[in-house]
Amino acid sequence: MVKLDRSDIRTKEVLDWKGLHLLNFSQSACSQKVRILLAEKRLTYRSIEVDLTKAENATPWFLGINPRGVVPALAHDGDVHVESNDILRYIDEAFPSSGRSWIPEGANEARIADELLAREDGLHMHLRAVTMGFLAPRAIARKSDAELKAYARNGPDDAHRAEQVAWWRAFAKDGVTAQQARDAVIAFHGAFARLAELLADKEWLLGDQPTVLDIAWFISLNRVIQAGYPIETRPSLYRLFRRMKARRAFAREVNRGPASIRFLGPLYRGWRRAQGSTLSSVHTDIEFGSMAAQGTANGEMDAAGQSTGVVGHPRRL
Ligand SMILES: N[C@@H](CCC(=O)N[C@@H](CS)C(=O)NCC(=O)O)C(=O)O
Repeated sequence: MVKLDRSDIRTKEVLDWKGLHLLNFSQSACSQKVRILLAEKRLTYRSIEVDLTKAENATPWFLGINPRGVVPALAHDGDVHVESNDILRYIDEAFPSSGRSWIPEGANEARIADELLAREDGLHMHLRAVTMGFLAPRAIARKSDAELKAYARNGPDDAHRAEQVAWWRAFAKDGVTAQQARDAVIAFHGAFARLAELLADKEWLLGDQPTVLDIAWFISLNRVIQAGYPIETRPSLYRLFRRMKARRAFAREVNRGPASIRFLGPLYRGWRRAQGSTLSSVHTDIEFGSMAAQGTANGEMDAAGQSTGVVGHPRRL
């Protein structure tokens, strides 16, 4: 669990906040995760919008709450918790549901949950590459020089934030490169193979009801599908996705936010398609069949892998 030390919180007003306050952004995948669990558990909280498109996460005020400079951050009675998957666990433990826990209980399930929550977290920068590459035009999504400087200089030094700044700096310069898109597709392909293994004999990833693991992966699935990932290559995962999307809280939380941002994604994706550049074509161009380490031996359809047009050097998509 990542709970910040109270002495590290520079925005002192937070220490007096009572109850649950979620600093989040409507269209942030990690924020959506936390909002889904809060909604499923019917918990009351104050939502504080931190607009990432306006670099509100680079203000001294926000960095005084989360020096990592990312959302979500959950304040509970003055304590600040960061890292979305840790926040999910924290919420479930701090507010046990009357009916059941959203954290798997058996030892084997708990081990798988640890493994796959860590894997989901580890894919976050790939998820960003997919989002920024296929759903957000660089000219609009990139941070300005002034914003990058503020992001780097405001708030206390923090290694996690330094990585964020470096990522956004590279994006402002080069956009998402073909290599980044390819790496992301390979990473998701491998992870989805593992998830499909779990779904061979159950409806939800860890049994007969949804858990935090389903929530965490739902937001990745939602985002990559929006971006054009060929999810038909993973029928069991697509069924799981639809099962999740049929739940009110899941559907509602990924559809929040200004229409301008929600509609920009499909428009940009359509424009890319017209240019002949899709996430699906990146997937097709990768020769998964010849990649021993991708963990695809689960009986589901693998990528076609006919093309030799894999781009192995940095260039824009
Ligand atoms: N591992 C972190 C990742 C948090 C993260 O990177 N959040 C994104 C939004 S999904 C963010 O705040 N990005 C900063 C930005 O876009 O400027 C978590 O799970 O909470």
